[in-house]
Amino acid sequence: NLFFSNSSSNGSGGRCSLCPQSPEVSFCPLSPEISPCPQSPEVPYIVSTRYRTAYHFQPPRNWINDPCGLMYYKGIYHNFYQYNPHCALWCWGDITWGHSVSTDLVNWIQLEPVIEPDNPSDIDGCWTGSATILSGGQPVILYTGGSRDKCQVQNLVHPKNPSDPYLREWTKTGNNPVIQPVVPGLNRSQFRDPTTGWIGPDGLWRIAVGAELKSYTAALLYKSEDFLSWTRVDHPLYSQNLSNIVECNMWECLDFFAVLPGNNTGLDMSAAILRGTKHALKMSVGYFDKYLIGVYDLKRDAFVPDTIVDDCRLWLKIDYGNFYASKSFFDSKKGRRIIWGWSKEADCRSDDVAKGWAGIHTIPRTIWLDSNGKQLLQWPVDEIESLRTNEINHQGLELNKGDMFEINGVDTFQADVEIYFELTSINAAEPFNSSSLLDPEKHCCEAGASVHGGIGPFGLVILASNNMDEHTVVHFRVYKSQQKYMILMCSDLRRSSIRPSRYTPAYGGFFELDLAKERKISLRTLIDRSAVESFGGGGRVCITSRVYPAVLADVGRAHMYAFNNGSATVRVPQLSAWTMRKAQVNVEKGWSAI
Ligand code: DQQ
Repeated sequence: NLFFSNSSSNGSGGRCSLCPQSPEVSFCPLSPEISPCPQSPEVPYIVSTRYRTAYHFQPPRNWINDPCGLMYYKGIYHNFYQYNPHCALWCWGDITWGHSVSTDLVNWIQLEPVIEPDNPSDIDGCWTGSATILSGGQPVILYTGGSRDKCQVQNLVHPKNPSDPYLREWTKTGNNPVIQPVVPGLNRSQFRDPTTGWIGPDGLWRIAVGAELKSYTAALLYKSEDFLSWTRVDHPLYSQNLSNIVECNMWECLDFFAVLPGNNTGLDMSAAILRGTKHALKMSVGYFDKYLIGVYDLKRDAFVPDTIVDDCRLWLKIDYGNFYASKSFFDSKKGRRIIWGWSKEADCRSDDVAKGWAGIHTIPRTIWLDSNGKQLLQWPVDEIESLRTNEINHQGLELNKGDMFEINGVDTFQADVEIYFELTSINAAEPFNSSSLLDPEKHCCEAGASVHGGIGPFGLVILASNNMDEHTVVHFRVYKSQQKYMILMCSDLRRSSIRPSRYTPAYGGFFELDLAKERKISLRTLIDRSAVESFGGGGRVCITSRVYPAVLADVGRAHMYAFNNGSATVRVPQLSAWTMRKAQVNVEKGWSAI
């Protein structure tokens, strides 16, 4: 009762007007234009060490953003990342490549940064790039360097000692920059983030680089025999005319990879293309990572999307929440493709400076293509389950309209929760209005957890205070469109913190489900203090959120509930939850341990 009576977001106003459409909120700009880093930060009135995550990837201190290269090499996983070794802010010119290693993708040891800005081709920062393992097994890295005149170029480094499985030291090649922004019409300050290389049928290496040309946003294609001297192919891998498309600008952090419909085995991009293979082109644009599914036409050396949608707002997203600049890699150890992204803080910069760190990487996820060939699916790597402890289980629950079932027995700040919701009837589904696809966030604001529906909202209330002043809700609603059912998944942060100056939107995304065949909708949520990652419908919609509840910092205790607020009863055939133990993530001075 508390939950519903206190939740005022009823679509007719309430807190919806406070739900900004983009994270660029005026009180807390996360703009990169701050230089130099402040020496004596103004200490904000609230900062708590309890917001630091226990099992997500982050360095001991300071700023991180994009994952730059995940790689499995000689028995070791490597994560390279955008890192500011000096402070907890993104500062133009300070950005280096941080480096951590792991044997299980859960526990990490931080090594020393591998690429630092120290020459004309990267003096304004060593920005995002990718690692590639060459045919002889030797790794190389291509990265974007910012040069003084705001010009972006691509540089190459290779390991000093390839027999060192930790790849501790890297050397910049004397030929840098290996790629210059010399394309006609190219904006020299919008030319970055080279992909991992792949070999084409002619035996030559290829990479794509994001670029903004006069009226185009493009994945420019380059070819090379030796990874050192590169020639631009006269057509891009894929491009779009910016004047024809709505809500799109330069594609950052491109990723191009092969996937097999309905098969979660990963594919090595340089291996021969199997029959039935599809390709995914991922771009980071605006505030989201979006993707297109299509085929790689080898004759034309071009990506051809299965469907052309001019309005970028309708493109599918890797994650519908706080998740950007993701990068995938083929894990040759387990034959899977893994992706992970950067989740930035949603607090104020002054808080970040005071707490001394900002940014995390999401839990690595296995990624593959749904059997319908249209949508990517993601699931946290199995290794993360090694942190599960104190399992609790419930079977055969029934949630009627207005019911809340409290989930006790696990640490509600560090948990892994898996619930199956079974629909007792699908007749009560409300009609689907396709215009909500343009703005699911707005729809989540208007149709919050307190707004009764036909089927749903039902889901999970987490990080809830005793009187429900604070709570975060992850929930579903079911709609009927002509022949199919559309499921809306929301991660509603509007009441996640009683503190001001946090970015607290209601994130949302839709997925299709054949409810005539399968009546169950699954929800898995990983809670890790200020990070909440949710996977709906078996990984069809993923939403990462950052939350800063006072219950975590001040009270140290919160509640968690499964709930239903739709007219149709929802069964819960299986609910499992675990406390998640703390992982050893980049414990200070890790490099002395190896
Ligand atoms: N971050 C990097 C850029 C990239 C952007 C700079 C995306 O290379 O385009 O830190 O977050």
